[in-house]
Amino acid sequence: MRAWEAPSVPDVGGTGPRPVVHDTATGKPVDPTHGDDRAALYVCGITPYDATHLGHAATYLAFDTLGRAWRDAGLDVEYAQNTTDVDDPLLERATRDGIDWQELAASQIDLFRRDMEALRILPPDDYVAVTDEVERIAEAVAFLQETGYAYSVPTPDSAGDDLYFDVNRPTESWALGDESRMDRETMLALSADRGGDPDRAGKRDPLDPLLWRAARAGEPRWETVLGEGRPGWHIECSVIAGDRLGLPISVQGGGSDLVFPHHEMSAGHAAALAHQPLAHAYVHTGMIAYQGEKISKSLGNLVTVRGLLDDGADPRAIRLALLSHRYSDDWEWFDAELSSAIRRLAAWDSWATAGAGHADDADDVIARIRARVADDLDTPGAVAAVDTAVAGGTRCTPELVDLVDALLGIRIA
Ligand code: 5CA
Ligand code: ZN
Repeated sequence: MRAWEAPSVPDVGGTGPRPVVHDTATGKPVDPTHGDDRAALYVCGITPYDATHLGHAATYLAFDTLGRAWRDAGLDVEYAQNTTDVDDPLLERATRDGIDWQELAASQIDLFRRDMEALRILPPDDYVAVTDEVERIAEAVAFLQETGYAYSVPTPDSAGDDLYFDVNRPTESWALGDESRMDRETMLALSADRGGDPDRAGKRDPLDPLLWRAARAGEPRWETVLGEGRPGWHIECSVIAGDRLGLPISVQGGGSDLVFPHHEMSAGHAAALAHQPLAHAYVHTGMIAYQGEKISKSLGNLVTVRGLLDDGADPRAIRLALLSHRYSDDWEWFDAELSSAIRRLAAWDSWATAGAGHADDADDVIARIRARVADDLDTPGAVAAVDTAVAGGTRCTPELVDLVDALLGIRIA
């Protein structure tokens, strides 16, 4: 599927350090490329049923920063992202609003593309709609069935059986809890909360996730090797990441609400399919709140990129406001975030136009920004380095402007 227009990224002299990121699975900072010259990134895409909110924007911006830091370190980056364009929440929203689910998905994907473009987020090389991959996913599930990792649960109200993943069948490269480092009680609670069905009768383990849903009356369906139905959630990301990037990938990314069950189970499926870990590192962004609650489509406390842009916000200021927080922190958006970013940007812009100060220090500032970004994407540290240069009389050289553009995605002038 078409992604979106790529922003220009200036070529900057020299190279930055290799980025180190925090891996949820080990709890440690790691170089997820294992020293390779190639970095493979998979980031979980949107479920397209409501406009891009600031939580989504912050998450994609964090991985955009990682992509920029890898490029700056001289690595080849391959990036794939899915869009979950068929799933229960999308279908429920379409039914609630009395619209066609495919039209809803198409319009929201379009809006997402425009928002990502406005924020100058690097597009994935491969932007993959789940509805285009159903046959491939079904083949993978059929393979899991043949190898004993998938089992059927009788489903009286449908033509065929639903298929579930057996979390207790051992694989060499994954065991339940490996990636999320959670205990069973926490996993049960989160599973119930985040799309799982621990109470479904007939499962071997309440935590076993759905791999394939047999067709029900009135639901979208595809005719596949498994009969008519549609895929479960976690398997889509394992199959798309493996097919498009090859396993193990460097980083599996997304918000911290995906640690369990989504990334845990995706890793389990990948291990059962390919006898490989899914990723060298699992990297998670914090949750952004607004009015005291995590921003979420279901809660309705949305601050959308589109809404801010329609109110006349400079997209660079939205970007700078988000970069001023650590990607891994949970934090709350206040309207003052934007006004403070606007002020900061105005100071940076007039610094760049003034051209005054000592040019000698510019190289130190460049090195400082590079070091901060490479250190687990410390963008607040990088922003502070620019602030210090602005306040301290460093001259804003063309190289510095390009470096800020290349790493932070903000063109100052
Ligand atoms: N389609 C699935 C992933 S396969 C999905 O989670 N879609 S989503 O639209 O719900 O979320 C898209 C991305 O935004 C995910 O990485 C999710 O973790 C992240 N996200 C959602 N809400 C927030 C929030 N409030 N703050 C930060 N990131 C968020
Ligand atoms: Zn995913």
